[in-house]
Amino acid sequence: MPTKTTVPEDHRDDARPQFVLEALREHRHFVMCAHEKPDGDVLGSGFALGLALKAMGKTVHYFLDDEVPRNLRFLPDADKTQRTFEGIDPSALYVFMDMSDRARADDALAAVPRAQIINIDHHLGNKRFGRWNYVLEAEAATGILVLNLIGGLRQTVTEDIATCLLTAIISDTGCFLYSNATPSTLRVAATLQDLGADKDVITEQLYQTRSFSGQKILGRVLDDFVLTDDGICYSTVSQKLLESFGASHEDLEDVVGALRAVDHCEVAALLKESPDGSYRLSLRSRGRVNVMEAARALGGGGHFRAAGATLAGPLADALDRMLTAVRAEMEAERARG
Ligand SMILES: [Mn+2]
Repeated sequence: MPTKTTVPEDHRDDARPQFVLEALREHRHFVMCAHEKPDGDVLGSGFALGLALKAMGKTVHYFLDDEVPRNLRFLPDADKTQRTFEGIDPSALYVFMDMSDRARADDALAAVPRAQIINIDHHLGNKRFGRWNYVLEAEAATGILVLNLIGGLRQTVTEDIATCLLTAIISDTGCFLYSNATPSTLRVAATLQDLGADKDVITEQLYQTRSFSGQKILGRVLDDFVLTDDGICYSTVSQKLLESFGASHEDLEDVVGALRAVDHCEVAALLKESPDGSYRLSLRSRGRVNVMEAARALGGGGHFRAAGATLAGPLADALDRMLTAVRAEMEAERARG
């Protein structure tokens, strides 16, 4: 057992997991928390850590003010999420996963005091909003940090845990397609498969199963997209279109990826109208242009190759602001040579 050290109230040494490990060992009650529009990384990470903590005799709740997306309902413990704070001990620690900023968490979590927050994340520019922070920006998925923690806790990676963590990795690497899938990421994935994670079930659910409305909307987006001379490929999805197919934002996963695949596209942009008339912008880069900076200029954030922001309407203004921000980043990239 490592020797006990006192956790400083505001420690910033967050690349090492030791303080988070102490908090996980010493506390009894935990709540796993997800960001809005939960994905395979945040849910897989939460269920994996939850399963390990329960094996240590701890109490674990999964707070999710949302439904588990259809394609992630195969995950162990996916049926145990709750939308209320019922049964949660007042002393519980809240584990915020996979978010650079606590504002990305469900609004219902806004009242959780910093003193009760553990922040585990791999996004660039993480705000270190927890009392305990464990942030590794170079890792492909939060799930890899969770695997480190489970190892640090000397807990067994069961088949269920391995499935959750491989889901996290497969989700955040686009099935190993993106450049964040390094040799080390692939080795971790192979180890998880050795430990019993069912790769075929995961890839079938995440990449080979699309909703009827999602496919219909993809068709419409591909029919309507614009490719500018400077390589910006964009399209929009209106509320009317979403409603006509009975589609939700969940059905739009990967649509922006289809735009990015267009030849000569440097940056892909998809604007999805929200019920309040604002637009949710998703940006994807082919690898030269830093779309995180473009998203930041628009009040959002993300990663170098994948980022997003929320833009006020009307559509023409939102498109204008998007094009300006992306072009500024293209200019900055050219200036860097
Ligand atoms: Mn992630």
